[in-house]
Amino acid sequence: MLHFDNKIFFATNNNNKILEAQHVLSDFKVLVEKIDIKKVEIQSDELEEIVLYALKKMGKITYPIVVEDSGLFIEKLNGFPGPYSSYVYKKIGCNGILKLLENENERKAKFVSIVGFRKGRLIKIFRGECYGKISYKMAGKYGFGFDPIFVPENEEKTFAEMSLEEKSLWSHRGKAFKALGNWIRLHKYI
Ligand code: ITT
Repeated sequence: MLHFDNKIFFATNNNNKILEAQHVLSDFKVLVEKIDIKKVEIQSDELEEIVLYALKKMGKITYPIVVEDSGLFIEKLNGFPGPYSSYVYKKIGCNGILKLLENENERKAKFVSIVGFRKGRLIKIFRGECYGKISYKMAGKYGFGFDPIFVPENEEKTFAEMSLEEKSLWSHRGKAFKALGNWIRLHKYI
């Protein structure tokens, strides 16, 4: 039996996302639990579209659920890998991206996170962005994915050199989940 006074269920296979969401939402007294539920992921250039489709396709669920889709958008590569970040990471990793930007000094990039919340038929979308640049080499051991090559604006360190708490202050996911937390608090929604 699911119990959900102040709990939301996060449909993701990525445990790092769970940890980051738990950290941010703990400030709002909201608990986050991973849920293993079928998530349909369409291919689209729009993260919002991917999230909305996944939420709508989950059928009849009564408990509050969250889906998140995120990506790294590199300016010089016309926004690549963007919505294909997960696939690109698996195929070429951080080193592959560094190779694509070899001898390139224009290294601006942004991370985007789209968090979709659904309870019953109500759906809300929250967006978080983090501007920064791609470093010249990998650094740091924390986090996941492209964290070792992403340096947020006004920082010297990569995300992988930051603790989860520090990363969450600046990160795309930190901002999107904070927006969700504020909305839940305002509307007393769970
Ligand atoms: P779920 O779909 O199961 O939630 P996923 O890891 O496949 O997990 P996405 O489809 O949202 O998640 O893929 C986004 C990819 O973008 C992710 O696998 C990383 O490679 C990269 N990424 C997103 N946010 C990141 C972050 O905070 N730090 C580093 N890389 C990130």
